[in-house]
Amino acid sequence: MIIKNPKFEISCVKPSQYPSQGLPEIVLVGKSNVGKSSFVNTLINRKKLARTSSEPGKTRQINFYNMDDIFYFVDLPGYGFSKMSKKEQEQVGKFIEEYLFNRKEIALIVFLIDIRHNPSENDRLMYNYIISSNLPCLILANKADKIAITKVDDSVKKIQKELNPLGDITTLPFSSERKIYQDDVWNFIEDILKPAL
Ligand SMILES: Nc1nc2c(ncn2[C@@H]2O[C@H](COP(=O)(O)OP(=O)(O)OP(=O)(O)O)[C@@H](O)[C@H]2O)c(=O)[nH]1
Ligand SMILES: [Mg+2]
Repeated sequence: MIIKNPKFEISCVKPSQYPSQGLPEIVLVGKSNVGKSSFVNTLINRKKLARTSSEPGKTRQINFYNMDDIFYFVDLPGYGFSKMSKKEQEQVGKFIEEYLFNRKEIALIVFLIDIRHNPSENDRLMYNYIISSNLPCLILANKADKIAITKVDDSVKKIQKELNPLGDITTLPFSSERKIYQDDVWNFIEDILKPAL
């Protein structure tokens, strides 16, 4: 899919601010610094539409990116960012939950984890929540460029085995540096969006 005119639409902290067009939403979930905002930029081939940083904790609100009025990418703040004050972490946790629990437009959760590490306790909590919500989910083993290309398949399998031993949730490698993984992700997204296309 080629997105001709991707646009930042709005940053939100409460439901009354969410867009009301009813477009399907593909939401990025994962710990701080795992590469959620970079993922949006990479798929649409823009360097700076979504703001990224080498410091964790860059995204602090729920950001909606309008993809040609077909769907939104929804970029969430990451969890596990200890530099935020406790109060801020609680507030951010609350508005993320409010979005994930209640938003009917969610068509897919893209759950990012770092290909180099075993899922953390927080990753497991979030993954279990996603599964219990019955929303469609795609697990992405991100930063695949950080390991040898010959090790990618095994690492993806290991992550899948850890999180999803039944193997019923698709797990794909991804990298904002290596373009070779992008087609599979777009194909998955297009399948999800088919009814809306
Ligand atoms: N090598 C490599 N670096 C990446 C990749 N994806 C993201 N990064 C880097 O990781 C850092 C964090 O990326 P972001 O996209 O800001 O991460 P985020 O998940 O949005 O972080 P928060 O907004 O804090 O939740 C940046 O320095 C990115 O350049 C990747 O696939 N490979
Ligand atoms: Mg971000």
